[in-house]
Amino acid sequence: MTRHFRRSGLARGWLWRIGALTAVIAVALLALPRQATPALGSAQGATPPAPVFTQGWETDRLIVQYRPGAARALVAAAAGGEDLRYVPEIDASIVRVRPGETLAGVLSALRASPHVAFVQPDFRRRISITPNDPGYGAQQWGPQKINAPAAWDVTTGSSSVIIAVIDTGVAAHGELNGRIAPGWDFVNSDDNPTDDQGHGTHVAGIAAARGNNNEGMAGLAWGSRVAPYKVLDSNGSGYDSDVAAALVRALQDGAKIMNLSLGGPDASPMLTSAVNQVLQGGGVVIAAAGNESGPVGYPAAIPGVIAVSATTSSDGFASYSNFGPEVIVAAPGSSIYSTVPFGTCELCDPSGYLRLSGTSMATPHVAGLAALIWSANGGLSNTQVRQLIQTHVVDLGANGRDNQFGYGRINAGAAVQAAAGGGSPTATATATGTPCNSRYCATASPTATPPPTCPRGSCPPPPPPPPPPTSTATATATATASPTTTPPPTCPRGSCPPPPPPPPPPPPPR
Ligand SMILES: [Ca+2]
Ligand SMILES: [Ca+2]
Ligand SMILES: [Ca+2]
Repeated sequence: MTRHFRRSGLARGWLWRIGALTAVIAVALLALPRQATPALGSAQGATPPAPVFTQGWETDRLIVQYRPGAARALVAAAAGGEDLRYVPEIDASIVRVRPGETLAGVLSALRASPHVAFVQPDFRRRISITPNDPGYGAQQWGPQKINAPAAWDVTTGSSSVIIAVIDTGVAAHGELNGRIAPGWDFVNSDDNPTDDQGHGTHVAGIAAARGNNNEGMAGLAWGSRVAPYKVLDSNGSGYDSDVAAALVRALQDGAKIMNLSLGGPDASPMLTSAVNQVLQGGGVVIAAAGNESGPVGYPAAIPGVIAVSATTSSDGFASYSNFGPEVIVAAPGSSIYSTVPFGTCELCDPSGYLRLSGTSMATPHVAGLAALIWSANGGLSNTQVRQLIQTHVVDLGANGRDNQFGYGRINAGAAVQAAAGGGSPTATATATGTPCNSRYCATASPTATPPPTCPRGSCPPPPPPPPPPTSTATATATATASPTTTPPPTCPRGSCPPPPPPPPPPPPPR
């Protein structure tokens, strides 16, 4: 009996010691710094900074370990909290911050209490989204390569963030239902910018096709919307004047992200002026470097534009991609699976999907990323968005910035998480609560918006200075899949108006 008792007492003693040791280890593990969290276990007199949470990840609870004998409910209440319950698995209590109190205040008070051994925020966790779309994984490689799932943990896009797809138009497609904002058809002067070529629909899908809907594939920012501005015809070619007009129109309509999966070799003051107007209006312009294995074309080469080169699924430099000092970032461009029209057109397909390659395909990966960044933090400026895109990259090729990959291949997860955590909290309301002062608020009524009264050509063109006598640069779609080189008619449709000369604004720093 005595032995039993002794043994039992011995066992109890060991259990106590092991338990105490475990508690110490547990505290040590829990106190390991996570992100920028202050060392929570150490009540070191000096007041540690208030915890900073990634936007959307704020918590109203704390994990607390009391010292033996503490009256838990009273200690918590004195600090401004409410002791919810003890959790034996972690030998700690959950304290909820009372209404009217702040987490930082309760945390600080508990840390200062002699009855508290340890306290930390009760961080929130969520499942990581892996889209269930059948083409995701089986067909797509771009989103995975650029770490999009980590970005989707933060946001999948706000419907108030609009990507202007200045292209061949966008066709109706199940994967784009509810993702198409009103636009304009500059080629046919109507308010139905559908796609009679296929390129624009493919671009739109990469940027914003519905994800996680058990169908097809997943776009980058599937909660955001694309506004089609048709400036390229059924052959995939169009005019600088239309491209410039579309840029200005899209800005006026409220779009802040301009996707230009098109280009040509000639510099164009009109295009430069329109680009500058967008930049001064707070937008970003993202353009394809071009597919000639040569110098970067225009508008990509215009200062301030985010010029995008193309990579392969193995992070190689795509052989067709243009390169040069103007390249800002690289993005997936080769064999990209996305939506196309079902009907009859150059890039139509009965399945509704095609694999295409080109810097045209790389560009909407970056535009989609810009949409995710702005969705995560609506208070960011266009220069901040650009900085986030070009600083959160995977360096490829030669060390540091190089003429092929620019600053590197985009990393959506890193950029979006940085946007959510590091940006200024001012005006962060994006999806809700933002007063709607843009044309895109009327989502379902593309006809309710006033179309330009002037027919083609006579519309007061943007801002541009009279273009010099450089060859009338026609912008041709840069998808390698589309044979595009259609020599442009000199001045068809309408009058070819002389653009009024505005002062060309200074280009922003690159
Ligand atoms: Ca039309
Ligand atoms: Ca889908
Ligand atoms: Ca590099």
